[in-house]
Amino acid sequence: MAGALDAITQHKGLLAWLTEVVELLKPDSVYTCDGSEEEYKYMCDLLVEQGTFTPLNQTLRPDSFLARSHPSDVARVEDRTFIAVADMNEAGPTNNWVPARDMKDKMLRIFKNCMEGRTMYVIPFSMGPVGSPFSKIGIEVTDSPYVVVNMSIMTRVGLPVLEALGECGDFIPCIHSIGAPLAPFQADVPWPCERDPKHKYIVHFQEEPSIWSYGSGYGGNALLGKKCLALRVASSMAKKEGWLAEHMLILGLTSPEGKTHYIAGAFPSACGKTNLAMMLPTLPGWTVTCVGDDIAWMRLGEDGRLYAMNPETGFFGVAPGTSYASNPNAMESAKSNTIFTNTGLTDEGDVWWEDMGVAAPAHLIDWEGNDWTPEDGRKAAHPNSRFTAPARQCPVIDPKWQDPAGVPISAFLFGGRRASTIPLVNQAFDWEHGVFMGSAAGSETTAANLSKTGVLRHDPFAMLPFCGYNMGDYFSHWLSFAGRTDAEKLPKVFFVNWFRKDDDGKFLWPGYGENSRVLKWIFERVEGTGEAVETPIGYLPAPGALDLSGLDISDDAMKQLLAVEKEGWLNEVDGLSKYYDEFGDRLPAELRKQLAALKERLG
Ligand code: O2Y
Ligand code: MN
Repeated sequence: MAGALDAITQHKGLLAWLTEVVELLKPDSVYTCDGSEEEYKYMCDLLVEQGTFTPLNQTLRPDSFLARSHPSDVARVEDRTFIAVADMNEAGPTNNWVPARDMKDKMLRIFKNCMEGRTMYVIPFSMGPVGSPFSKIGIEVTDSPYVVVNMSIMTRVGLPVLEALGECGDFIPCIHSIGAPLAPFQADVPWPCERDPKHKYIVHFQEEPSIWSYGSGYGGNALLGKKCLALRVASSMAKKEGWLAEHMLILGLTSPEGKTHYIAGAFPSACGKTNLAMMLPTLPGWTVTCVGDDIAWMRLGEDGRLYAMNPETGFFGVAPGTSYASNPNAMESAKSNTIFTNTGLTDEGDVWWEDMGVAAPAHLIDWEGNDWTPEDGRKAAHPNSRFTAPARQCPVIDPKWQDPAGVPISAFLFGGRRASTIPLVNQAFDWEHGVFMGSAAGSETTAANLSKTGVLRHDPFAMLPFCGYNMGDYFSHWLSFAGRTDAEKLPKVFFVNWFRKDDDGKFLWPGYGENSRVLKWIFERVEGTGEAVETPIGYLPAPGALDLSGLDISDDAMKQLLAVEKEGWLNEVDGLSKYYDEFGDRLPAELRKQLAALKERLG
């Protein structure tokens, strides 16, 4: 097993940074992760010993564990997430801006001695295949062994990364602390963290770049390779370097004839991205393979097409609602070697959550560690409870999911949760119109987002919480791709809405595997065979063009799903116009032009 870093790397910059970090954080000891299987097992044993992990029944859920977080530490904290740059206009109106210099001073004060009494783990990790020129290396230091094991599933960790870094390679410094130093002889708790929400900080110093995260041990706040590096920092690097770092799933869609097109899709949180990424099509002969369920890094290839790779190696999926009916491939992915966080624990030693497709047991231990029975009326699992599962365990993982060159993207999907107005599927006229569609994306809030339900939250490109720079400049960056390759080589762009409701509030479209019918039409549009009608909002499926064979859906429902309602769309135009005002002169003129053209077409 690894240990002292200077025995395994000659990288002077890394050694110097670690010396500084140790001086600041004052851990009792330092451990460098080698990424081996033995190390993973050792860390899991340690977490069991410390009371953070409960081992699950080895027969029912082999080599898997349950962690319960502190109730104050259950989700990403957007209001405590900051973009630290010198000029507030570089962060833009959608981010929490802080002046970089002041924030660095503050971080140096807050992090001082914060690892006393604890071990500091050094995690060398690669986002993307180790050694690929398109991958990025991060070094996360953390005082949380829970973070170490989750990072081991979600990213490529260890000695091969240090080897790829060599003696002078670039890395992104990532400093994470749970913010709970231990005094001598002080007893530890199963989930140490900073309990005061106002003392949590997730800070991105974009000009360096570096990431400093304090006070939370949960998910996107603490696994710094994911939302912090692969989206916020990477989006900013991508803008400078001419590529795209996006909050997108990547799937392969193969026709009965054996032809594959890859599709990347951006959907806000709570819109079923993981379900779509590995869906089981109901249409006979069609298959979906999964390249990734959350993040896509894309760049133009030498042939002028856009190639996408998934920088991650695992799924950090939301548990409630995941079942053999909604997502059999996620259930299979999480059958073993999986870390569950904040689900219920059955008396047999397995996990349980709401809408798992398994009857609620008569008794279990809930996510807060209390006895629970169905009669209690409380949730057994936290609504944001998660499974961390290796992507390699997904039965439909795409054969090219680790290809350093990525996969060529034929189509982009944008979407959101919209009860009215937005049709089931709608194709953009061209690239610029597609970028306009992406900028117009949004979702109505659900009970699961813990805010007022049914309110539209604009979420351009599903990047609202993740775009690490001025969103106006981000729109310009997307538009710039039209000038960098031939128009016909760029992916076709579609907007989808699986969540349209009728007047009684019932979903009009069955969703899940039936979404393959929409994907088939998209595939055919890419191939140039799918029939469409031109409407003011884009191309919609021509009558009969959507394959509805064997589906029990009324003509009236289909009519509503594919309607273009002038009044609703004029409201959209108004709402978007106001939203665009927020971006001031950083909004590209092209988007105002697209908005005016839409209004004109609506008549
Ligand atoms: O609450 C968290 O820390 C997880 S949020 C998350 C996890 C996996 C994939 N996507 C998301 C998201 O919020 O988009
Ligand atoms: Mn996500």
